[in-house]
Amino acid sequence: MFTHAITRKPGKNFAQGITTSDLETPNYKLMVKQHGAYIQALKSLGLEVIVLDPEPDFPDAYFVEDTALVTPDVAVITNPGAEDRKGEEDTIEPLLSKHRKTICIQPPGTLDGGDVLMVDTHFFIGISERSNWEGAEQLGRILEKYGNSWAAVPVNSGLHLKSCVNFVGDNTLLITEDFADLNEFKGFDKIILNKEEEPAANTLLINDCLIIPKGFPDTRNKLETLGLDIIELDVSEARKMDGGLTCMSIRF
Ligand code: CIR
Repeated sequence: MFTHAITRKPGKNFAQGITTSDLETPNYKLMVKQHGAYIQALKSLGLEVIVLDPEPDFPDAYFVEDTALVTPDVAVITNPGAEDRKGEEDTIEPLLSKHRKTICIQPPGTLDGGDVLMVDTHFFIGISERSNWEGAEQLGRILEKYGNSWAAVPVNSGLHLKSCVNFVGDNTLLITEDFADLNEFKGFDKIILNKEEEPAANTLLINDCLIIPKGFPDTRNKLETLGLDIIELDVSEARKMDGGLTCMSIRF
């Protein structure tokens, strides 16, 4: 059960963040509006939401998820894989240390929170352009210490593991075709995304509610069969910066 979320407002320079998207340049006013709606949605689910100010030196810093992973036992502060994002974690550690013991991933290990998918006490850790083996093993050792299990998953498409796979409750994964047959995900029920709706993979389960991105009707229909409450949010501007729903908060 999540009770808290950390978020950060996007700064005026957010469009200078890293992106591979060929969508048009994002709009600041619309981004602020969509981010505000995101915070409201988290609050409506009863979470205490911490809203940090933008970090002018880090245009991607509102994608706070990448800076930490919080389990019921520990907060792991990451070493973000993108050179331009290293340092975003510095302001997150003191905040989380009020709630959990904190442990930091050490170089040469790199890890982005977007590559860590928590399913109860089992964790999938994506090996991607951002998160390397060393980072995954460091995290894995920390998780094991607290009685959790983990598996590494190669991320050969998409930016992060959670750009492609998310847990939607009831032993079910929302997953892109490319990942659906991986051994690591055997034993789960799967909702496989249509090719045209793959960005909807980045769906966020908060307690008994699914927050889903707007504009993916086939995925919505499939998710409705799970019987959870659904909140649909427009994240068009974050998507232009390769981000989505999970990226904009740290839940615990
Ligand atoms: C980046 O490339 O790092 C950002 N523009 C997007 C990060 C998205 N974060 C996430 O999926 N957890």
